[in-house]
Amino acid sequence: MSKILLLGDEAIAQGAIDAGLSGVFAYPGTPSTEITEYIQASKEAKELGIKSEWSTNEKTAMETGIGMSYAGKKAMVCMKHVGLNVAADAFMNSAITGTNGGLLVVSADDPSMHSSQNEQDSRFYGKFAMIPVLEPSNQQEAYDMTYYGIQYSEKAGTPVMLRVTTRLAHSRSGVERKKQLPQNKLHLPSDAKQFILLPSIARKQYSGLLGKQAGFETEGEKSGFNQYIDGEDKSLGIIACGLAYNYLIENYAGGKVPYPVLKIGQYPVPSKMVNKLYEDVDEILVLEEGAPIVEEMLRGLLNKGKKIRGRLDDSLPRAGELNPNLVAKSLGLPVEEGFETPSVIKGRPPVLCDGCPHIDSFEALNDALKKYGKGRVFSDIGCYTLSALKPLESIDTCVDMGASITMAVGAAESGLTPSVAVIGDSTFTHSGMTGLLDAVIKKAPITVFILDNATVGMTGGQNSAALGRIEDICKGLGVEEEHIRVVKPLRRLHDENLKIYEEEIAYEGVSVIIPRRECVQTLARRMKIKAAERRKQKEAQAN
Ligand SMILES: Cc1ncc(C[n+]2csc(CCOP(=O)(O)OP(=O)(O)O)c2C)c(N)n1
Ligand code: SF4
Repeated sequence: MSKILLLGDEAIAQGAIDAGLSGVFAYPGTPSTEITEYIQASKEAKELGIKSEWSTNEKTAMETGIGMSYAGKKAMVCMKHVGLNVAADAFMNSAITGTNGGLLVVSADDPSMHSSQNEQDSRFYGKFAMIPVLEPSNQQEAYDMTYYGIQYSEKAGTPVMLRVTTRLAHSRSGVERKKQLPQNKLHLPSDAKQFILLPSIARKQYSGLLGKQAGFETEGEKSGFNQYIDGEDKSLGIIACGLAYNYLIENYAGGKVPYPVLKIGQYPVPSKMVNKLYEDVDEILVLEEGAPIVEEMLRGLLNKGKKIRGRLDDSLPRAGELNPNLVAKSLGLPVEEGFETPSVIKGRPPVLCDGCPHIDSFEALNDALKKYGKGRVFSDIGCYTLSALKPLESIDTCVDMGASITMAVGAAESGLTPSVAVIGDSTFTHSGMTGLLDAVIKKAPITVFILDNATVGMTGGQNSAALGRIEDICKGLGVEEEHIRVVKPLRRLHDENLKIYEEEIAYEGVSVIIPRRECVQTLARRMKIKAAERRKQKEAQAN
């Protein structure tokens, strides 16, 4: 088959389609979003009837994937690394239930925190759950590992994790496709009790998972994703995990490394191969994107063996992304610095778009809170978090998705009144709703601003599960109807809106204000599509 040019994320999506996927379940988050978007836009996926609607959050996505696997079909669940924290309860337990149809969990990590609140390494979760983890070094492997991982999950009866990082997810390369496999027919698990995690059954299932561990390691040696590549110079041995292998070979002409290299693409760590390398060389350098997981394993607690170099001894920086130059430095090779950035090019901090509805919402909020003083606005994660920066400087916290309302409740319970929560429409349905129920039960004197721009703006304008449902949800959770106020955030309505803000902030109970105006980016996109459709219609009428 001929090669197609794909982003790492797209290669995963195509690999899943070709492996006989029946559904992808995901919540958007950089750098994972494009996996699901590719399947949503794929004509082939549509014809195959592959389900690909966004889920409300990562936990619901994970559970839907487990449900599809239970029904015997092949499923993929995708999220960014912090999304795995949200899905963790279901994810950890899916390792105990095991699978019926293949279940691949894709977690996309963001070392250097380009668009994230931390740089946690999902491989920890894979190890924690004791399931196989795959980590590609390039786009072709992203495709191959997805194709393999879905089938392996089904064969081994356990979920498999695919871990990628930002550079690989968001860069392109030629990818060769494999033969398309059929989807599974609906079939229930042969063990009718497998998915009932009552303690007596869970203990049996857990012991089954423990029993599979040695097999997982042997499979990693057979699959070809772990390779021992010999080299003549035994003064050093290199362990290169995932994308770091690519950075390593970029430093040598024709990719020929003079030292023995253990390329790791599948976990658990292949201990026999690691032992062989340790025996063969004088010292070991470990290259891994993210946390020094393998390096720590090699060092152990006593660290009395041969020298192990990596992120823990300053051969490489402890935090942030790797790149070919950092790898070159760790090997004592010359570094190609490139050109210096000319002084006319200034750094541009991210800002809200011109005309963004959030700007008007925050200008009125700043005015409404003037008399109370600073330090009482608990925000969430979305475009509106940019209001932390100049010129608005409106918010005081941003911790995790959903934390705004519950943090405001905690602060109000400590006596910080009024406390205000600011949350986007998508984040509200993702994980704000339960916090609002807490606020109602505790009768917390807080005002919650649900900024409804009718989309998931931050991640590129996906459909928001909250669309058309916010007032009903708030009412259903027990917020008094007269304290649910909808406003249109526009400069010309500033004074009118300010009055409503002031009234509700002064109210000593739970109130909700919904500033509602569409994101200008999605509005522009919608108008463009509409105009193109109108043009098409006119042309058809003219013919
Ligand atoms: C647990 C988790 N999942 C996903 C993300 C990625 N993410 C950041 S903000 C956001 C949603 C933003 O949408 P919304 O709340 O509607 O605000 P908007 O950006 O539209 O203003 C998402 C999906 C994240 N940071 N954390
Ligand atoms: S993408 Fe939309 S919500 Fe985000 S800053 Fe721009 S206009 Fe505002």
